[in-house]
Amino acid sequence: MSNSAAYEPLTPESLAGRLGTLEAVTRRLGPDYSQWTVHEVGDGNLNLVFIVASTTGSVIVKQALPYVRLVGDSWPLPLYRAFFENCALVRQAQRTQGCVPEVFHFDDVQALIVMEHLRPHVILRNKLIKGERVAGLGIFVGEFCAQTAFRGSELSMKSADKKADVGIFSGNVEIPAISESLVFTDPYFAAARNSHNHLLDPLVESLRSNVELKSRVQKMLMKFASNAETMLHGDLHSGSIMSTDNESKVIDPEFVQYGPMSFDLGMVTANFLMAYFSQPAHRGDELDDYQQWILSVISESLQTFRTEFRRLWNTERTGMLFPTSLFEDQGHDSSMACDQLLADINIDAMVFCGIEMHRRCLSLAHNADFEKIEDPAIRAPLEARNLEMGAQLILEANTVSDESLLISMAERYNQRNIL
Ligand code: SR1
Ligand code: MG
Repeated sequence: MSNSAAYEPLTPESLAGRLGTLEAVTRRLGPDYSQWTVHEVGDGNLNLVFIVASTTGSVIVKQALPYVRLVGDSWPLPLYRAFFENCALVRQAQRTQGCVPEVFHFDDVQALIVMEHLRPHVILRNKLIKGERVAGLGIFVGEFCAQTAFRGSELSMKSADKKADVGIFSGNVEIPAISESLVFTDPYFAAARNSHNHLLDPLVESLRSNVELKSRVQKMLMKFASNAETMLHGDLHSGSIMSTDNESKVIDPEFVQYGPMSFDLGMVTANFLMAYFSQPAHRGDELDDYQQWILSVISESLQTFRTEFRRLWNTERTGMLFPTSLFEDQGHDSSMACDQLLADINIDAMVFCGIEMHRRCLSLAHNADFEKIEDPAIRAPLEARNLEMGAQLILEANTVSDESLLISMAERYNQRNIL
C-alpha cells in the first residue's frame, strides 16, 4: 500500500488487493494474494480488525476508523490514535517479554497496524464467561502491570527519555478524553450516552447523590489526567487480554497515555471482580469453585505486582527517582521507601477499581460479563453487589491494605441480597 494514498477504510473485499504487495504480509502469507482469506473480526468499540490468512500463515490487520465504531460517525475520533497504539505496542514489547503481539508493519496514513495473529488464543472475557481457567493468569497480569509501570517510569528510565516520551503522548488528546468522561464523570450523572438496568434506579440515584463519592472520583480523575508517572495500557480489562489455557498476551493499547502507576492494576482487578459477581448467572455447576478461582487470580496478580515491583526496585532502579546514590550508597536500606510507594499504589488501585466497577454498569460501554445476562431481573442483584462494593472501594480504599481484605470484601458482597 502506498504511503501517499489517502486514508480509506479496508473491507474484506479490498484488503488483499490493497495489502497484496506489502512485504510484511507477503513474507508470511505468500505473494499470491488471490489465495488469501480475509475476515473482519473486530468486536471492540473503536476499530476494524481483520484476520488475513493463507496456507502458509496469518496476520492481524487493525485499522482505526475516523469515528467511534460503537456509536457511529456522530462521534468523530482522529486516525492519529493508531500512531500512539503502535508506539505503545513497541514500548510494551521492550518492557515485557513476549507479553504483547509483535508488530510487523505500521502505516501512519492508513492508520493501520499489521501484527502477529495470536493463535489459538481467545479473548479472556469470553473464557471467564464460559467458566474456563487459564493457568498462570494472575502471575502474568501482575508481572505485566509491574514491568510496564516500573520500566516506563523515572524509577527506571532516563529523565530526558521519559520526558520526551510524555511530550510525544501529550499529542493524544481525544482518547484520554473518552476515559475522562466515560470512566470518571458520566457514571455520576444522567449523561446523554449512559444507560443502566432500570431495576437499579434507586441504587443509581443514591450513588449519584453521594457528593463525597463524586468528589473522591474527581480527585482520582485529577491524578489520572495529571500524574504522568508511567506509560499506561489505559484500558486493561479482560477484553484486552487473549489467552489459551496456559498462556496470555495483552492486546489493544489504544487507550495508552501517561498516568498513575496504579491505574492498569486497578482496572484489571475491577474486571476480574465483575467476572466474579456475574458468575451466578452463567453457571450452576462448580459455581463456588470457579468463583474461588477468579478470586485466586486477583490475589495472585496483586501479590505478583508487589513481588515483581520489588525485584525491579532492587535490580533496575536506574532513574532519577529514589536513586541508589541517596539510599544504598549511603548505607541506607530503601525497602521501606519501596513498601510505602507500593502501599500508595495499592490504595489508588483500589479506588480506580471501584470507579471501573461503576462505569461498566452506568456509563457507555458496558461489559459482556453482565450484558450477556439477558434477564434484567437476574442481572440487577449481581450488578448491585458490584456497584455497592465499588462504592466502598472508592470511599474506604485505605482500609483495603492487602488482597486478603479485598477478597473477603468481595465474598461478603457476593452473599448480599441488595435488591
Ligand atoms: C467509546 S469507547 C468506550 C470504551 O471502549 C474501550 O474499550 C474503553 O474501555 C472505552 O472506555
Ligand atoms: Mg480495546
